[in-house]
Amino acid sequence: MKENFGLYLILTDPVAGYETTAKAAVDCGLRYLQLRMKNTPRNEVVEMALALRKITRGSHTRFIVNDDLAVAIEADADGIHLGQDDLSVEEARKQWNRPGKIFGLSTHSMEQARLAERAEPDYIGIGPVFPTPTKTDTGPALGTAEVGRIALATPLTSVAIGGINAANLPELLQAGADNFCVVGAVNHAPDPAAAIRQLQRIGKRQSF
Ligand code: TZP
Ligand code: MG
Repeated sequence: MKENFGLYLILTDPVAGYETTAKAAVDCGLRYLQLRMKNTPRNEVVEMALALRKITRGSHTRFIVNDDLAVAIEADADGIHLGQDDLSVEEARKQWNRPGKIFGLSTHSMEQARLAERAEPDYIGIGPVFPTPTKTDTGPALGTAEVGRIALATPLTSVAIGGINAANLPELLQAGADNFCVVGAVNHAPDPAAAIRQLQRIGKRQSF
């Protein structure tokens, strides 16, 4: 069954601070919150993961850790998000064999989305939709039409990502995207709750 939850938020260097932004995500009822701290000493990532676990525990918000399965396990996160070059979904499921844990996988083309079906992740990311300064090692921007085509073709729950903001979100949803993920549009906002609510309003108006 494809899930429709709208906004998926990744936390990376939020200007309002990690904990304030995480609380805003929980207060706004977001379904997914991911911690993505690159190039950070492991102990700091674990410390933050534990803090975010506390904030999200018992809420509607599922807490996902990017890349590092050991951190996800140590923090008792709800899931892990893996890239094409990370541990495979199959291997991660073997190493973290706990009921209900969520395994997400990034994809960057129709072919990768099709191949992902075999690994049965709980959701796939599709992107980048637009060029983005947030992730420098991405492939070319896919554009809204291609992302919509992949989202409509895959039987998996999907989340579009890359350069999405309030201005271009309507076009993306119109093209067929199910759910959408942002970093900059919320992390760069001094009032993250307001930024989240704006994206939620647009998401509801366009697609649900
Ligand atoms: N994967 C593909 S694009 C991207 C990731 C993690 C970064 C998205 O960040 P932003 O700021 O929403 O463009
Ligand atoms: Mg990764």
